[in-house]
This record gives sequence, C-alpha cells and structure tokens, in this order.
Amino acid sequence: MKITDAKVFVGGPGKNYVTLKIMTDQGVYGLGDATLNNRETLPAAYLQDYLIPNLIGMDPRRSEDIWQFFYRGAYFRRGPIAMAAFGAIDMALWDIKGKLAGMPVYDLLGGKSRDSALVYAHATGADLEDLCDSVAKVLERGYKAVRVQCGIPDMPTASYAVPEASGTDGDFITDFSGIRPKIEIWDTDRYMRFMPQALATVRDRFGPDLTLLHDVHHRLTPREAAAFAKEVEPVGLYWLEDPTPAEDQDALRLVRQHSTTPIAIGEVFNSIWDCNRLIEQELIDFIRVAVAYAGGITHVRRIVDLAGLHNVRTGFHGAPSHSPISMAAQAHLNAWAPNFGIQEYLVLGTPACDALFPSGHRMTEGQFYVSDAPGLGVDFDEAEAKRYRYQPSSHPVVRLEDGTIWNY
Ligand code: GCO
Ligand code: MG
Repeated sequence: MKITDAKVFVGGPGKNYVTLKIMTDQGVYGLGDATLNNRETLPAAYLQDYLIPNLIGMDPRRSEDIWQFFYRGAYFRRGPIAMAAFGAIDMALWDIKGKLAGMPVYDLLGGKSRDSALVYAHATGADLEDLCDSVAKVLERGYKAVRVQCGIPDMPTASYAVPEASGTDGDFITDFSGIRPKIEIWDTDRYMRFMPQALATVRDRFGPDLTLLHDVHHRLTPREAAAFAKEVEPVGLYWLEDPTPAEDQDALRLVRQHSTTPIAIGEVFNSIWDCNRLIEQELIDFIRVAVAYAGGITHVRRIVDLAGLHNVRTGFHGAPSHSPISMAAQAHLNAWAPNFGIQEYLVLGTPACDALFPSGHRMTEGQFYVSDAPGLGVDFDEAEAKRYRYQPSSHPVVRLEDGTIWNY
C-alpha cells in the first residue's frame, strides 16, 4: 500500500485551519490538522516543501516509522512548526489505519475507558458582575465546568481573554486579527490583589459543585505563583493553569512546595522533552499538550502514558484554533486514556464549521461523545473550503507599564 498524494488547505470560518489530506493507492484517505495558531503558513510550508515530497510512495500503515523518519531524520528536531506539521501527518495516518481496520481510533488505542468526556467552557467578564453573568450563561448551556477570566480594576488595558467593556459578549474570544499585534498592559500587583477574591466570589455565588478553572497565562514569577496558588486554596479550583512560563521546568517546585492547588501546564509544549521533568517529579497535576502542536497521536500517547505513571491527568488544549480534526484526535485519546482529566472545548458546533468538517462527534450537557465511525470520524468538504482565504493574525504582545516586555 502506498501514499500517492497529499494536499494542504489553509482557511476556515474565522480561523486559518491548516488541513492535510493524504491520499493512497487504495482509495482510502486520511485527514490531519497542522494549525499553529497565528503562524499557520509555516507548518503548511514545511509540509508542502519538505514532508509531502518524502511522504509520497511511503506505506501509510507504517505510522511509527514515518514519525521517526520525520523526527530523527530532520536533524533539527522538535519545535512547534515541525511538530505541528508531522503531527498532522500522524493524525492522517491514524485516520487511514482506522478506516482500513473499520474501527474508530479509540479502539486501536485500547478501547473506551469511559462513555463520554467532561469538557470545560470559557466564561469571561470585563468586571466581576459581568463574569458572573457569563458563568450563568455557560451553566444554562449545560456545562458543568468553566474556566473564568475577569477584567482587573484599574488595569490600563483589558488583560488576557477579557473584553474591554462589560456586557460585550459572554462568548468572548481573544481578537487575534491583523499582522501587527495588539498591545496589552499588565500589572501583577493589581492582579494579585483582585483575582483571588474574584475567584472566591464566583465560588460563593455558584456553589461547591461547579468545576472551576483559571488561566494565569504565564504572567507570574515562580514566587508570585506560589503565593497566588496558596491564597486561592480555599476556592477549590479544579486547576490553576500556566501560573508561570514553564521553560524552566524546575521553577514549578517552588509553587508545589507552598500550595496544594492543582497545576495545569503544557499548551505551548511540543514534545515529551518539554514536560518529562514536570511529570516525573510530579510538579504538575494536569498536562495540557495539544495533539496539533505536539507531534500527533503517536507522540501525545507517549506523554499520556508517562503522565499516567505519575498521577498526572490529561487536560488537552482545546482553544478555537484547533480544527475539528485535531479535536477529534483528542476525543479518541480522551475516550481511551486511563488518566483522562478534562477537555477544553470551544470549537465544534457552528454551522459553518460543521459544513467544512462534517462529523458524528457530539457535545451535549458538558460531555463530549466521540463518534464510532472508522478512523477519526471527521470529513473535510473541499468545495466548502474554497470559500475561505488565509487572514493574517497575531498574538497580542504584553508590556508592563514602564514598557518592559512581559509574557502573553
Ligand atoms: C487556553 C489558551 C488559549 C491561548 C491561545 C493562544 O487555555 O485556551 O491559553 O486561550 O491563549 O490558544 O494561541
Ligand atoms: Mg491556556
């Protein structure tokens, strides 16, 4: 069996999804997602210029060897662009494998460990009242778990994932449009004074059963993160996400020594080498990698297995930048993983997205039900894809009030 061709499409409703379609000599095709948020043309070029010319003629059933060929064979290993590019190849090969076997990917991984997977949505407000309205709306839609972000009083600009004005939009999603980044101004002291109390108010208002999460988005130093994590202990967060940037894996030890608040990290990681010490030394509770950024199912499965040995559960990244293809790949891992925790979920379900990526995956009452169709269970409508063009976009850049660049 041979791979005969592969095509890359860039575009989608409100997002530059990078979709890979691999064709074979037996008529079976596979789909993968190489969307690297706000840098989408780069994995697309890596696929087109380097990977696809090598892929043609390979046996698609040999997904492990193909993964090793592109990883070890590249000489310059790892990095988000390469890992997103061959992550998409890997997803597509598992899709083909499942179609050949007539089995959903979760059965190839070892079968279902649960009937459905708990997901969390986002609630956000320009101020605390606005945030509570947003949480109430999310709960009305059936979710049982919610990540809360809130505007900070007297902060010079709205900070991460928060609308400028109250009442703007309960479904606020960060505006990444344009090639020149928007500038956000950050003040750690104001955040540290306000946010623990805001989280406590949400907990009081909505009671102990709400699964509550918060994302610090890499803004604190390890010492500040330790103080924050300790202060919010009574809130009973499901997790505190990205309290510090985690390039320095050992820095998390300080947070751990001072607090029992569960820590989730990993949405920007692209290999097991970015998180092996965090996992082995049990410095985190949840691993946030995304199948799209971390080398596909083959590599993420290794991370999940390592995590399972150390009481670390999964909480895969699910921001709207992931197409329904990688969300499906994650849904299959979520159905199987013995150490599943929760799944961030925002993308599927809009009519335009469903038209481009028809699938039998379903989300209801805050639970994700994986499709039992063979392979990944998502299709891609090429005629529909012609409606979309690449739109340049950028992550905001953060500065402190004196101008110093900070972490987004
Ligand atoms: C999350 C993330 C996102 C990121 C975005 C950047 O937890 O969902 O932090 O909101 O900001 O994915 O590309
Ligand atoms: Mg995050």
